[in-house]
Amino acid sequence: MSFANLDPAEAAKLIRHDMNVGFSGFTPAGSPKVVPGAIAAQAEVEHANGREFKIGVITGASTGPSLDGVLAKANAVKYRTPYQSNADLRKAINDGRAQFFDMHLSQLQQTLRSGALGEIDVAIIEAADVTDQGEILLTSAVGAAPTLARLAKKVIIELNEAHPKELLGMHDIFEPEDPPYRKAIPVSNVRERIGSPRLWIDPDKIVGIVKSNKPDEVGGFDVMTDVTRQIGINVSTFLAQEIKGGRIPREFLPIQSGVGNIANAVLAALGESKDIPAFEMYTEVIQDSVIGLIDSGKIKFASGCSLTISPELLKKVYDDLKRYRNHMLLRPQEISNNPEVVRRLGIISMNTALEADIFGNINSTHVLGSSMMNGIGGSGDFTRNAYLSIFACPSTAKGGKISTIVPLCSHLDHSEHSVGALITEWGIADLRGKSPHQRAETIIENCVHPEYRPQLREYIRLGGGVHTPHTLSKAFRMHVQFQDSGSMLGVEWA
Ligand code: 0RQ
Repeated sequence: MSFANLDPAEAAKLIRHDMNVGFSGFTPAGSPKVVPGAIAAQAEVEHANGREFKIGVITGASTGPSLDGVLAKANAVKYRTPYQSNADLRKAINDGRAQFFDMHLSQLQQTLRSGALGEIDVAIIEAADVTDQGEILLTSAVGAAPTLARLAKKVIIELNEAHPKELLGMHDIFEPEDPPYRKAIPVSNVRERIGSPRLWIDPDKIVGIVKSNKPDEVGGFDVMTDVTRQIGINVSTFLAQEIKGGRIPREFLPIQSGVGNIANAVLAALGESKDIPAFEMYTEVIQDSVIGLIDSGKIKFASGCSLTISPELLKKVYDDLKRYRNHMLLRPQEISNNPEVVRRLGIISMNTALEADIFGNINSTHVLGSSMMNGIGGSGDFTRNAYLSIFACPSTAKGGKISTIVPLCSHLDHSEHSVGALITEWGIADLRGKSPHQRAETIIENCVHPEYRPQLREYIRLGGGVHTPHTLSKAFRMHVQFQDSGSMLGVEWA
């Protein structure tokens, strides 16, 4: 069977108002970049003619401007899950124009299979190669593509020449059985392959191929500042100290690292530290700094779900795939983030908080408890199950007007029970084995910006000798003062 060639507009015609559309990709890596623009154009025509046109958008994680961005700008997103980071879509979500369901990424595929998110009408899958028998070579991510393609009633392939066929061997496609028939996920080390290098899609469902030649839209990082550099140094000092003290095995353990500027700086610091041995990663996003560390020998192997690296670096990897294939592999997100595997391998998780409270609860997602930033992503999959879970963040945001450490988080993503250590540019708070009073003391004295320490000490004093010294009527006073006057500094508790 050979598949029909479609142009983007013909493919977009298969998508109608209110459909659920599954897209391949995880972060901007591996997501379709041509058909979504044609769907957005179609939505604009429909809207201009007074007709409704909005779709459910399901991908592995976030995507870039040519998917989430164009659809959000065209007001064509009815529903979005499980994660996003595009500015236009974030605005649509926070304006109430798009409904967003923020979920643990490892749970997406199982939840889709259960039917709880509705049917997948069409899946659009980016491929580096496709055979007449329906064998698909995925591109720079696996994400939820295997499940989305299997569940979809129809599949459109976006065949993207920007990704080379030599990617064959980079992916490990595996879908577990569903309970009550699930068996152990047989990953017993970071490098272990348990599936197949290609994804098979029933050829009868493939309605056509759209050709494309667009690179992944992965942005770079902010230049490292003294603050982000110091956070990185503090994380690596903490880990070195734990190895020295015998609380982490001398051989070290696999690392998971989150997304964003802070995570990038932390990895760079681990790379530079002489006290950290060469290590492996079991993570979801393989980001820029990993490639340099593979080159220098500091990272021996990285198992991930997407290769989310800037265009110049991706070119470097693609030009030398034979070598890089020996150092990395890409898995579906229900395996890269699988809690069973994370617990088995003894992962050290390193994620970023938007806000933490003095007891160690973490908010990774909501600004002032109400505006969505990106989503919980995979941070919970790793944090809750890690051998040691670390959260890092700068002690202040917005030029010091916000203390990222507050009496009570304005939204909760990770509870104090899942957080082993909190680290800022000021220092390290090891929270393991500590009561709420002890946690508050170590966080305030080691991590809070010195300007905010007196007011947080005073908050604890007000709470008195109870187990967790909260004063409920005052717990959000710092947030409220910021909303009223633009700064959290100088809160009076009386
Ligand atoms: O805003 O850019 O407007 O200045 O938040 O902050 O310090 O640059 O941090 O890029 O590392 O991102 C938590 C968002 C951190 C990210 C988060 C403002 C700050 C700035 C970004 P500006 P930084 P980073 C697996 C892991 C959840 C998902 C996750 C994230 C912007 O790491 O989305 O962990 N994590 N996934 O000024 C108001 C505060 C603030 C604040 C910072 N308290 N209040 N604004 N900012 N703290 C990967 C996947 O799941 C795919």
